[in-house]
Amino acid sequence: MKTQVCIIGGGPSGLMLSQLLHLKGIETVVLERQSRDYVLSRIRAGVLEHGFAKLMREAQCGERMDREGEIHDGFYLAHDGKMDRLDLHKYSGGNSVMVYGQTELTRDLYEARDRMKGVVIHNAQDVQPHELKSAKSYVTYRVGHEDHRLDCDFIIGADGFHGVSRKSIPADVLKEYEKVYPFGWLGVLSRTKPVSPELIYAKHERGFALCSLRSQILSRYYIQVPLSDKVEDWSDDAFWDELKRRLPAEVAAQLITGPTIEKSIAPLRSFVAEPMRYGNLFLAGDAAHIVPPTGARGLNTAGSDIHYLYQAMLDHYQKGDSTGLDHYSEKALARVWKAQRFSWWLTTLLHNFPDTPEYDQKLKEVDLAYLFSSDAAQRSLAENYVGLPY
Ligand code: RFL
Ligand code: PHB
Repeated sequence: MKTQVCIIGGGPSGLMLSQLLHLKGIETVVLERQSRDYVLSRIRAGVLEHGFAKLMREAQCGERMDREGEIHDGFYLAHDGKMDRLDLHKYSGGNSVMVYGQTELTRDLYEARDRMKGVVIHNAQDVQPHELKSAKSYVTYRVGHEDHRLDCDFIIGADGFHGVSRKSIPADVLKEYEKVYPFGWLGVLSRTKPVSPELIYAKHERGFALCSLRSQILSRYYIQVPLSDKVEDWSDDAFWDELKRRLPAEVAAQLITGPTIEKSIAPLRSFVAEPMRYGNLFLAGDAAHIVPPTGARGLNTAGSDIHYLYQAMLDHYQKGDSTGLDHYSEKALARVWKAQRFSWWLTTLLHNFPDTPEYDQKLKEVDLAYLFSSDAAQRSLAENYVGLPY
């Protein structure tokens, strides 16, 4: 089999690129290791920056998002028993974010791929890119007992943090930067009315908490937990009790609890792999970089990678101009590192780190006090949260 662009990974990055390229007449094949049901059972991101929402519309997948997603003009930061509101609209020059679940967005992308008869091969095992530095690049994989070979011009590694693509770049070429945090997030989904119409990020001496939502009848809550904790250690009642302790009293009093429909623990990590291109292989999204979820940057940064790659591929195929492809890694990484800085800063500010010296503790307190006393500081937070320009 032969195609122009082989995309490894059928998560949001891979599907979005496949959809955008197909709309411009560029052929793609997506190879996904899991079944579609499995991919659609993962509960992940909830906050989309306006640039990502725009990309969804450009991919002709924005209809349901615009109908069912919620525009949020601000969020709350709870600390020291009180709530401060960050006015995103005011401080970002009229921008906002869209609250729409990654699961729904991925479903929309799959449906669009089906409508266009896009090729997405599920349960593709042992996917392996070959000949990355030659003009004859190809990918091998197996479905059931059958081995396959796919010849292509380019290979896109959109296969997430644990994928095969990044590992195909020789170790003496790839430089990895990593920071692992000494805690995780325990997240639950519950069919209850959200405690607040806008997100609440809470800093508390017992640890960070986040009140988020998927809709006005579906809530998503997170609490910081030690890495040693297991999901089984946390009954629903224990989760709700701990969440309430970390929220201001008047918010806790409003919290509606109920049975959880999903409960999982995600470790927190910052990670960047450089370069994002090796020969005909281009990395995009979580395959190249990870952020802790505090700043809601992960999927959004994958979106900017896809935007740059899409534009570069168009220039290559439509104008014979490969400058965009040649500068992809450099351009994508410049924005990736800004998202890394922002996510690290917000994570450090809002979480409890074991054995934090008192001096550092004081600095965090003054950082928060400064934030809500300074228009410039709020502008900086708002412009990062709604998404820096592509
Ligand atoms: P994905 O979603 O991991 O998809 C990669 C796909 O590749 C497949 N795959 C392979 N396929 C073939 N062969 C192989 N060898 C393969 N290995 C893997 C996988 O099965 C999978 O289907 O990466 P992608 O597409 O780059 O998307 C990235 C996002 O999923 C991620 O950045 C976000 O979910 C991060 N994130 C958030 N980002 C935001 O922008 N806003 C948020 O509000 C937000 N909240 C979150 C988050 C991530 C979280 N977790 C669980 C880490 C909240 C949480 C709790
Ligand atoms: C979510 O709703 O899952 C979510 C929202 C904001 C974040 C992280 C996760 O910063």
